[in-house]
Amino acid sequence: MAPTRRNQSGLTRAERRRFVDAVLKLKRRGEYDDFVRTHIDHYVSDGEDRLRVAHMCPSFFPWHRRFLLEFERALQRTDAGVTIPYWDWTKDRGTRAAPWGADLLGGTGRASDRQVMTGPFARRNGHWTIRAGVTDGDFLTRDLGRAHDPLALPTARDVAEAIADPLYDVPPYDSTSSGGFRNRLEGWTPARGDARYRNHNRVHRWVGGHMLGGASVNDPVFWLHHAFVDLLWDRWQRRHPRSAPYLPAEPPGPGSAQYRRVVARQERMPPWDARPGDLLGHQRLYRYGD
Ligand code: CU1
Ligand code: CU1
Repeated sequence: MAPTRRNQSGLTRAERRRFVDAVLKLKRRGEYDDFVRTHIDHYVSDGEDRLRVAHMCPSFFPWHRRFLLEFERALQRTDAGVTIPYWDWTKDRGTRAAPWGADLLGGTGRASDRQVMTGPFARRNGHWTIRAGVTDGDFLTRDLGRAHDPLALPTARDVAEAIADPLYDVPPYDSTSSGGFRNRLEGWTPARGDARYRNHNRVHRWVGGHMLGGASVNDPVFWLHHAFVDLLWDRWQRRHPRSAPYLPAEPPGPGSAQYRRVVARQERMPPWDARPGDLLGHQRLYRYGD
């Protein structure tokens, strides 16, 4: 049977420890930082004149699905029984709630420099040094809920609005797409200030610190967040069984501003030999449980 990804709030103490231990093992071997670098390399925005496969584009969901699978397989090479837990941020909303305990991700950063001081990923506990995408220091930073200027996590209603959209994505297939499940859930809007970010993007803002940019993989909550985003993609598919599961079906032509900037259903998503069309279902690879 396919392995099951479970809600982090339901993990036993032993299951939390096994997940953390497997992550720390990849970090020690240098493999973890390769994942951070892959994400940085593919963090391309609308303003750049390059192919976008990970963000601000239709392949946001399949690219991250494959990225999580690669990471999960790496974890399973260290402990075959481990899967990536998911964090349902519509339910576990407090800055002290799960998953922020000292036996899973640790808590928020301290006020002076946002340095995470508790849990397995605190620099001072000796196992987690930032090596890829270092800015100010080599320690993990967070600012849960943005204490000086509070920001709320997205709600179940925000997610429901995204899932209600029957179209997978709409032109111009970037951060300015005014409809479509992909941009509604990825979470770009034309608004200013906090209203600019909703759903997936808003969670990155809420965690703060390393989660704000291309080096967000440095914070292991990245995986729990994206596992939930992956689960929400499932919910959209089940809700709209007659919708095209991926758009665009064909590459935008040479006359389009998106020519060679986004991938169509059967085009390759670097760095893998994988196409969005290969990743529209995961049920044979893993499942989601409670
Ligand atoms: Cu990403
Ligand atoms: Cu993300």
